[in-house]
Amino acid sequence: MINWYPGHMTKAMRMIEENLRIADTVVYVLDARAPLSCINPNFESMLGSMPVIYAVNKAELGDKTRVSECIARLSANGRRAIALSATASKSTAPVLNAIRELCDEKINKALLKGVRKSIKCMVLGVPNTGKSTIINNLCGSAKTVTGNKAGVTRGKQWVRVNERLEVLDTPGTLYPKLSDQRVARRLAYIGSIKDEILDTYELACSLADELNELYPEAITSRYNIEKSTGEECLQAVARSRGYLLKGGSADTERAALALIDDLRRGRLGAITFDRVSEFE
Ligand SMILES: Nc1nc2c(ncn2[C@@H]2O[C@H](COP(=O)(O)OP(=O)(O)OP(=O)(O)O)[C@@H](O)[C@H]2O)c(=O)[nH]1
Ligand SMILES: [Mg+2]
Repeated sequence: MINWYPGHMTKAMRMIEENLRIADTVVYVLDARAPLSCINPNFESMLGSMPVIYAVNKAELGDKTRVSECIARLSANGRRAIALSATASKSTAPVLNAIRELCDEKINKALLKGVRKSIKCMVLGVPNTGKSTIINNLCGSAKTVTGNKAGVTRGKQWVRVNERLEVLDTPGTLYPKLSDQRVARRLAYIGSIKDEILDTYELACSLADELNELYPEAITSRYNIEKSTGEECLQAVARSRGYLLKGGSADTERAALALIDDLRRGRLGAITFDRVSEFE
């Protein structure tokens, strides 16, 4: 069972709930390789009628067709969904435009009362999806700390983007019980669950099986091996890479790490695990 809900997330959920009362809008950051798995059911009741912009980030690592299907699904009920790659400079301009559009009415109402309102936008999402990177991109400078692992941001941080917009960076949050283990595995593949609590070998076996089903060529062409299932696949990856233990047996632990790392770096091609039909 994969489950990760440390104390700082309980605290963060409380902070998010409190600050939603003063927020005008929310940028909800999802990972393009598993956008629907990144939706936290706990947020839905908390968000209510809040204007929401889904930022489907790391789009260059995702499968364009699948990402478009997820975007169409997420764009229901007045919510916006935008694919982006926040590590590319100025790529958050469409997010800024969406914030302006969704808050236009509020800004104008305030203007009628003679107030130049500053919009407050909360950025939230599961760990490691690029929340802090998006904020830095919006600002054009590194105002928040980012890092390639789950749980980098630990507290709240208000950041002023310009005189009309303030954004709140929040720690990545999951939910107390990841009851759907398929979702939990996908979050683990993309680095949204702390690696130290995962069984890398088990995870890589599942990853190999899932990839072989969804993208049959991803592993075979990367490692130049025949298609095979879980454990056998890791054996083949190890042999193909020359990862051998003393005595010549395959170092499948090392192969497991390599497979997960290759997926995360996009070396297995453009991949999106989630299918809209699985989330009906
Ligand atoms: N390939 C790629 N990497 C990205 C993109 N956006 C962010 N990253 C990387 O993803 C990692 C996590 O980014 P952060 O901004 O720290 O993510 P976060 O959501 O704030 O993470 P927590 O604070 O841990 O919840 C960093 O290594 C970023 O450089 C993107 O569009 N493409
Ligand atoms: Mg962060």
